[in-house]
Amino acid sequence: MGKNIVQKILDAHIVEGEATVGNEVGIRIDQTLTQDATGTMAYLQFEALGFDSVKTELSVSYVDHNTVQEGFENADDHKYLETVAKKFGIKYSKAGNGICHQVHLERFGLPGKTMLGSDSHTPTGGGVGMIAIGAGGLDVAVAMGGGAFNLTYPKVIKVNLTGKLRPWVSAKDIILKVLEILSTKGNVGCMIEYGGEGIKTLDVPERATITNMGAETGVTCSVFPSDEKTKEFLAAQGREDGWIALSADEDAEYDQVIDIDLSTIEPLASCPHSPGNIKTLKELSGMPVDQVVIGSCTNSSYKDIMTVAGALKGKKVADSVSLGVACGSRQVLEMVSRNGALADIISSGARILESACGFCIGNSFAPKTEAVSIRTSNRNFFGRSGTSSANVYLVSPEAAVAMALAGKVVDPVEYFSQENLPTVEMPETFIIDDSMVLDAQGGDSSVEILRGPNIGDPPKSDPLPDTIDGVVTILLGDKVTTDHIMPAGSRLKYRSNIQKYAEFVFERNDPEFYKKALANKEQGVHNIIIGGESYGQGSSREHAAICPMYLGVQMVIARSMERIHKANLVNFGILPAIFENDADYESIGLNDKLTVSGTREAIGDDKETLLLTNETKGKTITLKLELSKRERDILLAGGKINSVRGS
Ligand code: MIC
Ligand code: SF4
Repeated sequence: MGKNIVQKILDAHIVEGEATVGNEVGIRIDQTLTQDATGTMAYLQFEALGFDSVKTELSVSYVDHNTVQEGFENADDHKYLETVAKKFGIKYSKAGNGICHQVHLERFGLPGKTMLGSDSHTPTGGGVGMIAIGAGGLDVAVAMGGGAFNLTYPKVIKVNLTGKLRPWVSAKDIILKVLEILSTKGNVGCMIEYGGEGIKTLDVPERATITNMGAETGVTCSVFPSDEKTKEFLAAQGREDGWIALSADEDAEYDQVIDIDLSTIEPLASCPHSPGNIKTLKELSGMPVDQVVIGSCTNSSYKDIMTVAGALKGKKVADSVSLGVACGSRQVLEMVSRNGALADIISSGARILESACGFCIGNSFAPKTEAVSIRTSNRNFFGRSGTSSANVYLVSPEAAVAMALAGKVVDPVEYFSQENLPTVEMPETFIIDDSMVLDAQGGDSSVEILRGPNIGDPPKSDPLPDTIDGVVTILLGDKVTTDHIMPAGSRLKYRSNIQKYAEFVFERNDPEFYKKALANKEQGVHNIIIGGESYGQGSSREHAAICPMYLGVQMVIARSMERIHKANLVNFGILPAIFENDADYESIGLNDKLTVSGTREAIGDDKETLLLTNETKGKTITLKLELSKRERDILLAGGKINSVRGS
């Protein structure tokens, strides 16, 4: 039987385990990326693990998230990252060079390679034919040190694209369509592979928009073939040498096939407060708009920004709208500056934002109270914009610019139908200037690592206790994201200071959580979190495990759990468990006293279930342990640092 692309790349990288769907395998990682908000912790852990240099083909450390620099903390983190990179042989992309995923696609991504990144949108690299996976910083630290990355050998979903998009419908609408079909839950353990004649109509940055936001479905990653379009893109970036052809065999098999005729796709939007809450723009049309923001790692490529500039040329943004535009990289910004398109954007009344995450992570450009904010980014979780009462809609750049001009929700196909605006072609060559990527070339052991006063030691976790004697400190519903667990935005500057950052755990769900959890910890009572379906959706931030661990959370019980967050819980010694009988979720109340005995034996003996006694309700229920042998060993050791150090 022939192989699909996912199998071809994975099988060439397997170093442990058997390539059978559902089985845990270890793969060799060729490239890593980190960003500053997760990177400081990742490198502190890299140091704690005692590695002396990186063993990958390429590792890049980006600064793109915390660039607001209100106070000294961010800049201190940047200096720490710069000196670590110099010492250990990591490339360092300075603040201002752009968003990690956009820059990596432009300058470093290569077909057929594996990449692990400490950011959930690492799958952007799938646009150029990589298996690119998001993970917690500790997993990336281990991969940088030459260790394997463990994952479930995936089911592969083929998305078969036919036809061609209509003008003013774009790649973002394709991934929103995929999200409408697959939703944001139930896809753990799968990868998406794109194919069909329709892919020939999509350039690499458009493919990358699709693989980027594939993260919102919960799949491990998404990948496109490497074809003539890939070759053209790499050639335009001066990197044609790295091109290889990559396609599925004729007789390759898939676990599921989804057919999408591109010509039938309507302009779509993710409505508040989930990327999977999809409606057509026609359904929403007429709603007044307060803010429009174009950018983020999903939609800030040269083509995106040129399309926006073309639509704005000679026109003015509606009086009621505040429009922000952020190019994804310095390359894009420089190109649109030199060709004059930036001037068209400026003269329309747009505000030019830094080439960074900025508004998307909620550390700037927060909308007004109860605003309707239209964004081209990939997440509209409750409160993420920085304004809890705002309603954020995620759309394509084409739709966003139409709404900035109209001042209300419009369908861009109808709005621009009377205009004959030029279509944007990919440039034959991009402006190439890597001078903001400092190249450590093998590292230098004499470099002194600089640590500002806000940078603490990575916290330690304890071996799993045999009896968990705890209380339900928080009771949550479905689709709780890591943005709920560990808010970012204005709190981001504490990423390197766990003690301080822990004060904000669940602050939007229960502002008292921190105090309650700490008080329980001080009395020797374990904190237990109860979650609904798809617990831990969203980002890769391992702080959503580290800070709860610091507050004495010993166990999370949910109806189902997302991949990266579950791995992070295990890495920091928190036991993840699933209700065997879904209805038992309803039987648990806030503050219930729960006891689980014999955890070490159950985990060590490979048992698939555990009994939990709800002392308050006088009821015993069964929990499932969906854990591999490796994860069990990590939990018994009290987390991955202990487990790697001990081995
Ligand atoms: C995000 O988009 O949520 C982030 C911020 O990029 C996170 C990483 C982080 O929290 O630092 C992610 O996607 O993993
Ligand atoms: Fe940055 Fe937003 Fe992309 Fe996360 S999703 S990497 S915050 S631009």
